Amino acid sequence: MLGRWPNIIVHADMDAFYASVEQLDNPLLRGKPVLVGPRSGRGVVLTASYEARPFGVGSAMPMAKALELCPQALVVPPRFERYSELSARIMDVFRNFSPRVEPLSLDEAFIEMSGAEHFFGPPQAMGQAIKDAVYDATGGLTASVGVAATKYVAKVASAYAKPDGMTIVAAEEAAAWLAPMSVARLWGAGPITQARMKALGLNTIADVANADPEMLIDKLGHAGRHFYELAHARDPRRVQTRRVARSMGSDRTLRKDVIAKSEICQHLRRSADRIGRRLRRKSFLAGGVRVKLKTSKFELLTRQCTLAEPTDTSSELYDAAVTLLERFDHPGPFRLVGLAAHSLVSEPEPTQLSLLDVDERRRQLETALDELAQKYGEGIVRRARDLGSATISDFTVNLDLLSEPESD
Ligand code: TTP
Ligand code: MG
Repeated sequence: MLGRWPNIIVHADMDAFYASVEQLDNPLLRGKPVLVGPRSGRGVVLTASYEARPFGVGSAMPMAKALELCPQALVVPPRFERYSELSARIMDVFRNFSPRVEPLSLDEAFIEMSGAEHFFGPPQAMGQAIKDAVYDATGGLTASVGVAATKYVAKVASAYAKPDGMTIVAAEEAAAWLAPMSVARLWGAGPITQARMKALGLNTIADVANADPEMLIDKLGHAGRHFYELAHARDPRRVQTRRVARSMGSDRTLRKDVIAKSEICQHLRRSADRIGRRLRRKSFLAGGVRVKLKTSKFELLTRQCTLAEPTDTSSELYDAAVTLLERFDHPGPFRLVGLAAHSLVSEPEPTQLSLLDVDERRRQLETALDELAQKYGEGIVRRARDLGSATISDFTVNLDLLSEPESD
């Protein structure tokens, strides 16, 4: 191991999390290609087991397409409660290693291990001990870990040797280690930023590190400075212990059942407005959106998706919800319409820099609306097209801090 470590940060991320849980619980699925997602063929794959990935299938791919590529795959519907239960167990394991644990989603977290050499030995031994403890506590799930002196490098490192991997990157070798990687590995560089970088001839992290920082700022906005720093493996952010909300939802039980898509959309629109407002107030971004419909026969149907980039704008939540609505194959009528933002992450991270370039104007507008609503009450600002709706009888907004997410 080189030199002294200024900080030791571990990033741990479970391998094919939902699929691995299914394989853990059902031995018949072990060693086989497994897709977790809706059986109907409509909707998308939530994740694929590593046995399925060589066929080119993965998260967010339409299920029908995944089954074309890998027809022998076994499709398993998701069991969110079970994933949530194991997630809690995994986070507890991390907390046995350090009081400073920052969960990023159900299956990944940063663990601050600076100063813990005394208890756990050098970084390599720490990483291995964490992997072993997760494996033991879950009865056989594997995590991949990255150990580095910064959050950013630790995160890239955990993905580097998946599955069941461990990558240790000392501070003094971090910049050289990142150098040949694609700019897609820069944290916060979404598809739009990546395309801009490519247009500037910036293909690798080394290209960004060697670029003129003023030019980067000029072409990419404030984010340019951030990318320049990351490309030099500089990232001052500390691991932050905070409670992470898993989901934020808004369900509406309706006074009369609805069938028409336009009416359902009106309810989704209002829920999206409320949830967006709550997200912005709490400084969270939603990584995904879930729509819930309860039929007049009390059958509960849900569809969910992961967003290309986390958001806190109501309009993006709404757009995702409308897209999800297409995936329900039930004609109705429905007595409840629910919308939830899931996979919440705390906002201050510069993870979501594309917000700076794409969404700033929309956010400004929505933040202004928030202020009006706060001053004059929530009913004050309504979209004109929603004014006719009179079907709501009960309306709840809930913020499930570390509670169970709604299940199917
Ligand atoms: P990830 O950690 O991104 O993926 P993974 O654990 O399945 O696989 P990897 O080994 O590459 O880490 O996400 C964790 C879980 O979150 C995943 O098992 C399913 C869920 N998820 C979705 O529901 N939709 C998505 O688009 C993604 C990416 C994940
Ligand atoms: Mg994972």
